[in-house]
Amino acid sequence: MRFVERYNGSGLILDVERLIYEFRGIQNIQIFETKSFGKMLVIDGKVQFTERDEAFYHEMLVHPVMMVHENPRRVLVIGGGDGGAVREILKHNPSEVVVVEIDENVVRACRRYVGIDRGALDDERVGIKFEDGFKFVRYCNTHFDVIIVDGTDPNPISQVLTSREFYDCCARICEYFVTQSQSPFVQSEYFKSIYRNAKFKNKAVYLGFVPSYPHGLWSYLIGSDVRDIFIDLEVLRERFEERGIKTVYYTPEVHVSAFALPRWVKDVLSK
Ligand code: AG3
Repeated sequence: MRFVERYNGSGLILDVERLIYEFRGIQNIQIFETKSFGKMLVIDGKVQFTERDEAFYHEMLVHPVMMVHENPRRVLVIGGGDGGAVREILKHNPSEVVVVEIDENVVRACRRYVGIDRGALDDERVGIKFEDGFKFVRYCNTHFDVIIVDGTDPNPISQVLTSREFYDCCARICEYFVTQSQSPFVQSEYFKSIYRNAKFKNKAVYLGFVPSYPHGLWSYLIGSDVRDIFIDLEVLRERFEERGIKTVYYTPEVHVSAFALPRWVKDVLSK
């Protein structure tokens, strides 16, 4: 059997052994066993992760923002019901992680059939709320050191998570913010609009490699109204050492170099 995800006139092909699970609720959730990428979560036809490369994505989503904060205690995750981001966040030893996931079925399916959270979702410091992320931040009156948005491609359910109003609400309640910001190559419109709408005083885009996502080059946006986004390599090295973090992709050197954008990516943002 063959799984295909199409982008605009191109796409990804993965050989699959079998469909392990499928549930049609507010989103269509599928879990496959692939031939060479391990288990794979697909939502509405789009690859969310494969076991083989999910760490590339989750590490680059989580560690840059957690590392620029000198002591991240309270962290909010919007989306991310598979628990991959939470697993990485716990490596920084926070005191509390709140996960706001709109689709309970994602958590249930990933816990039961995959387990990339490796127990993180059951950690006593982690609380999961099944509700709309935008409503949560709009009415939230507590403060978070870091907010991490791990959403799907913009669709009728998730597109508020790329709106100006959403980013403004987040800016109000956190020190540092990060969101995945799509493929600069095949989804340049989404990428651009995320960059435009995120009106943080300080903001920057960085890149990473995720082979199972559209053409492999993925982007992230980090922002803050109150703090610096760029931290010296020496400081990052010290923190990384102190926190004793083990990773397969992220290093302090990768962190610094990820912010070096090819000229065409800068051109996409400025046009
Ligand atoms: N969220 C971002 C996945 C986007 C992939 N897009 C696509 N395949 N067209 C991933 C959630 C994993 N925690």
